Amino acid sequence: PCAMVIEKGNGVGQDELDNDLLQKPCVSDFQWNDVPTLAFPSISTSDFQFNMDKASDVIVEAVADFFSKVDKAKLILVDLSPKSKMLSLVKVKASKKNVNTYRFSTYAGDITRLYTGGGLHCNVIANASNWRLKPGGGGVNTAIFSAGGKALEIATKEQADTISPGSSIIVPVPTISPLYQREGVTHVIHVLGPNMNPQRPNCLKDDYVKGCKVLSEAYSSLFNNFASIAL
Ligand code: AR6
Repeated sequence: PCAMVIEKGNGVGQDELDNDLLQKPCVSDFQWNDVPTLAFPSISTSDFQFNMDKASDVIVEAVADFFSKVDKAKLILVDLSPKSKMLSLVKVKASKKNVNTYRFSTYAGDITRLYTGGGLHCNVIANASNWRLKPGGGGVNTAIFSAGGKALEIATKEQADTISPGSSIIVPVPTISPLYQREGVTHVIHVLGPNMNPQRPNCLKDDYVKGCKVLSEAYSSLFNNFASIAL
């Protein structure tokens, strides 16, 4: 059954809240009157070593293009640290392009703890995946598969075995997964971006003409898939 979510910091002893009253929210608690929201990490710019300046241009362009076609959804770019270079670059460029700041924002924190860590209601989150859609390898992929539990791994396998650069795959999050129960996330979209790291498969060897094209396709695929499930 759904429990009332009690806000922290209201004067009641925190231990009492944590132990007794702060029960798990359920998805219906998250969704009333919320605009469908996708939270996504910066694809390819860490382990895949894609140039951040170029990636930030691609992100802002893809967001502006999506907003020109769809008028209900919100998008949030997430990175772990408030000092994230990607978040700063994207904020500056989005503001220069007059991208609507209510509909597009940035957030510093863990993408697997948006609700419990930041009070954000994001029904869909994106993952920067690998071509085998396997857990592990570090980065946001490891974080999302750990938070999603075995149930997310099985649900992912049911959708596909592999993914190609520039594309994405929608996975409904099983209701037993902590990502669903704790964070209210109903879908994970796995995205495979272009790789510039010679130690990883399909390295583009600094070909940024191809790289930017593939990154742009990756974001369009992500945003279109998000629209197909949430709008
Ligand atoms: N929450 C939010 N953002 C995060 C988190 C998190 N928990 N963890 C990392 N980031 P990366 P890629 C940010 O390396 O470059 C994996 O091994 C991070 O700071 O996860 O696309 C896969 O299996 C960066 O801004 O993805 C692939 O093999 C962004 O997430 C490969 O890495 C993406 O960094 C994909 O490499």
